[in-house]
Amino acid sequence: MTTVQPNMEVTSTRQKLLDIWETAPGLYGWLATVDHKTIGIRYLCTAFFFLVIGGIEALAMRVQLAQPDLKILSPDAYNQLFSMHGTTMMFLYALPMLSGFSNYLWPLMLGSRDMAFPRLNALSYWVFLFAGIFLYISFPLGQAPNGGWFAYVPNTSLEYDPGINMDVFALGLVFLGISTVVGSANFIVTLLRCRAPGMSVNRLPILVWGTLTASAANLLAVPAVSLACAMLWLDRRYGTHFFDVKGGGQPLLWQHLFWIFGHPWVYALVLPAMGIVSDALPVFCRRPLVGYTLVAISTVATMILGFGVWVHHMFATGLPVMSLSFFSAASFIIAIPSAIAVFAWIATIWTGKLQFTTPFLFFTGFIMLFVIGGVSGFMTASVALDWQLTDTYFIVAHLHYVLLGINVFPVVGGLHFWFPKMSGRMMDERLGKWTFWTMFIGFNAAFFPMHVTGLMGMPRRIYTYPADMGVGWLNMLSTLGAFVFAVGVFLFLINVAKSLKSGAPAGDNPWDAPTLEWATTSPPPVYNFATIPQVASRYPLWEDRLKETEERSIIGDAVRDGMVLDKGKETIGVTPLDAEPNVVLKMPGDSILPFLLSVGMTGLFFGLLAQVIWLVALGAVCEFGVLALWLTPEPHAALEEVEIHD
Ligand code: HEM
Ligand SMILES: [Cu+2]
Repeated sequence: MTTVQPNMEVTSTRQKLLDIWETAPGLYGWLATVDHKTIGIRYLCTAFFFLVIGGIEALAMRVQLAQPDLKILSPDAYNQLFSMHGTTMMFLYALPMLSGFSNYLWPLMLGSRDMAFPRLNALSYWVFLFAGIFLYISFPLGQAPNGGWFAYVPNTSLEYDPGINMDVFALGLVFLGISTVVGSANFIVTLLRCRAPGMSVNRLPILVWGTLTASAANLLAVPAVSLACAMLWLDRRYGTHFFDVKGGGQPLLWQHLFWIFGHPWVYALVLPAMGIVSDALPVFCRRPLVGYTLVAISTVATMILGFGVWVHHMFATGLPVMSLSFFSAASFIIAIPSAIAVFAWIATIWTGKLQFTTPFLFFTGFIMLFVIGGVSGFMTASVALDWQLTDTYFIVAHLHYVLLGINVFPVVGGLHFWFPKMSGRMMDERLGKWTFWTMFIGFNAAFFPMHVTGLMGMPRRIYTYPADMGVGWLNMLSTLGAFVFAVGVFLFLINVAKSLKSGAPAGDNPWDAPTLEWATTSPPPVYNFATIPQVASRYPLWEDRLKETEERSIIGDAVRDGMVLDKGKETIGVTPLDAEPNVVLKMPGDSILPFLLSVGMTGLFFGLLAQVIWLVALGAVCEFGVLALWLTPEPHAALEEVEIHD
């Protein structure tokens, strides 16, 4: 052969990359895949499934609360429902949902071919799935966790809660914590090493900042709750006295350990979601985000401050006044970085050319809810007010404005926004707008009245209330609102199903967005980019329009100029700050081991729960076996680094 046509060269390079990266067909491939896009979509679907389950539990509670003195649910069933609802939403929906976005998007946004540790990535998904199933296993038996999502002792000690309910909770959270920690470590290393050349830290999308910050926090926070849960389980089953006053233990220790974890966790549930808004909202304002650097810094600052405010959940526990004042002040200060982000979004909208698409509606709706939730949070940061409001429906209103407002609305907006990239098809705009308005009106009707019922003195976590409290009609309004919200979620699912089947083809970049994930096809090929992109600015696809620099990013199938890396499963490794390429990273192939490791772990935890020694032993042996195989070096795989010579 003498000369090769350029386009033929591109086609054959693509074919070669496909052969290297493609997952095997059939069940084995399905269980063994380590592709971050598949794992990301699995995370999104599983987390959404848990949102629906948690939502159904919420509707059951709302039916019980619709009128005074109803007897539809027993007090015991109500306890299990609100505990499972809180636990599901906090642990099985909110964070995994955001992990799903980041898993899918990070390598595409960063211009890489996968996460740093693809097998760990698969492991974190499987462990999440099995831990979720574990947490639900006792639900059909009427033995589900029943001590609230923060499981305060001594309520949850064996003495007052003798079933297996709280053992499921304690072991389930330790189990799930493994997934969170593994996933967080993976995000951090991915950020440090797996980016396109030129993707320096000042060019990262804000979603990346959000997930990075949340991951770092999780690494520090999750061990506190895993430890607390292990201690609770030991207290319950082996008679230790960590939290037992009679044995010299300290119930308040639980609250400290839980909230040292819990408050940062709440920020981990919102910072990546705020990142979604910071990245996607400007696309519909046709301009870059105002104040990128300030928003990035405030993301990190929120988290650092977030570690210093846990005692605001314990104002009513009789701590010394000095410490109350400190934590109260810190809780006021933490509002500052959030306010900066809000100003940045408002300024972006103010100075932009607006396009009123469905994602835009979700993001602006979110800003309104964020402000309301922020104000009610600011109110409870004051010790005097908190003493009045704690354990009332005012707190239920606040926490839902924060969690649903800052998590669910950006998430659903983000799903509308990236659906075309993931599926290759557009979602229906008309149905999308209906979805938004139904959810928005339903949400406010459900939760705004709770501020009032709370101020009127309705306590939280009660299964019913007397008619003479005068909160009956407000509760009815909340219940109706909750059902309207549920209809909105249902409309969203219909839209997804319909659009998957017959949505208009999306093309590479249907919203004309600026970041790298829109440079490749929709859906992207397994290897993401045939040529590793070279990034010259924060908005690679808007460079010609913004004209900020002379330099241009190099993206596309410029096979001869760029790095193709088709000698094996490879991607480029860069220096942490400036993203100078310095190594070729050899990526591991698909493997069933992560799945097997999670299966062994599941056996181990069930053994612990049922206190069946042989099952524990079997699980442990299985774990060691799989780990030994996992750690056996393969000749051409693992993260063997090869120096670049150019
Ligand atoms: C349609 C949507 C929702 C409705 C109608 C709803 C309703 C409720 C109700 C009735 C309670 C029990 C209040 C009590 O008795 O004290 C509750 C508690 C709670 N909800 Fe929701 N909720 C919804 C969505 C969410 C979401 C999306 C999250 C988190 C991301 C969430 C997090 C929580 C938490 C943490 C609790 C406290 C549980 C506890 O006291 O241990 N909820 N919700
Ligand atoms: Cu807090």
